[in-house]
Amino acid sequence: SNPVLLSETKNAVLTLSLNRPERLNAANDELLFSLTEALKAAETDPAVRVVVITGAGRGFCAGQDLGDVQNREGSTNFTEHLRHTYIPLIQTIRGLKKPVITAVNGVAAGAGASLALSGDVRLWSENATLIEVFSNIALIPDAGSTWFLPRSVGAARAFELMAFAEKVSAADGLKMGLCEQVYSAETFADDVQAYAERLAARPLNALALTKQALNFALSSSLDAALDNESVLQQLAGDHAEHKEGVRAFAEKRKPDFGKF
Ligand code: T3D
Repeated sequence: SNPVLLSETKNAVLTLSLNRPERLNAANDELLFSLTEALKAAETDPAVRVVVITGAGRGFCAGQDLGDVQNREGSTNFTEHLRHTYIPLIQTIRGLKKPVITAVNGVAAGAGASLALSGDVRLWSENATLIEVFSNIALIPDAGSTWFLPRSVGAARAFELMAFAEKVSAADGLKMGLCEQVYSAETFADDVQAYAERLAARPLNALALTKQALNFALSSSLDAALDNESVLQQLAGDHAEHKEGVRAFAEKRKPDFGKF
């Protein structure tokens, strides 16, 4: 049978494609475990500088596979299931010391919406839509949606989107700050690859520390964020990347960060 996750590396960009297209890449445990493992492997793979998560076919990810839910016998242990599947996945993405791009090619619903929001950069096709669909089956948003969404749109707008399972178009998603770029559907894969390659040419040690600093600051006081910056800046400044950046500036040439 087809692998539930496709993996391809090109020019230091690892693309992980959710591959259950006939179900709009609804997630089962195998898919969630494979994705988390592939991300962990990417962190230590010197051939990978940037990771892209996208979906095969017309959907990005339709959230938890509801077929699997129906097949569960008796009452479901949601807490245990989340702790084993979605929580480690989202923690791995947010903690990964390499940039993760979510390339949202089509509908992102439920936990798929959470996954779409979890990237360091979110690139959407004009065909992308995001739906906090959980309330349609009387569940609450999980896999991080309650954390990500209000940080972009505020708690009241997040509540409204969640309460009515309102579909957000790509144009609206861009205005609301749910994505950073929207590309035409025809050129989407090439545009994502080109963006990812541009990112891969940036100083990745500094970007990993930037990600760490942003993660910290999102739930800290200003004083704590200022202090944390001063600690992480030491790690950036001690790295060969920084020396290369300063030397390139003095020599009036482009820095070559790719070699670090
Ligand atoms: O631990 C836990 O389990 C708790 C975790 C919960 C996390 C969650 O994500 S809960 C939310 C689960 N997801 C949903 O409720 C979404 C259900 N799907 C939809 O509402 C719609 O399919 C979409 C809005 C996503 C897309 O609509 P549309 O009209 O573009 O496509 P469609 O025709 O509905 O779907 C196409 C096929 O994909 C269809 O199969 P068929 O009829 O062609 O054989 C449909 O059943 C299948 N599909 C879509 N979503 C799922 C799915 N199959 C299984 N699970 C799905 N989530």
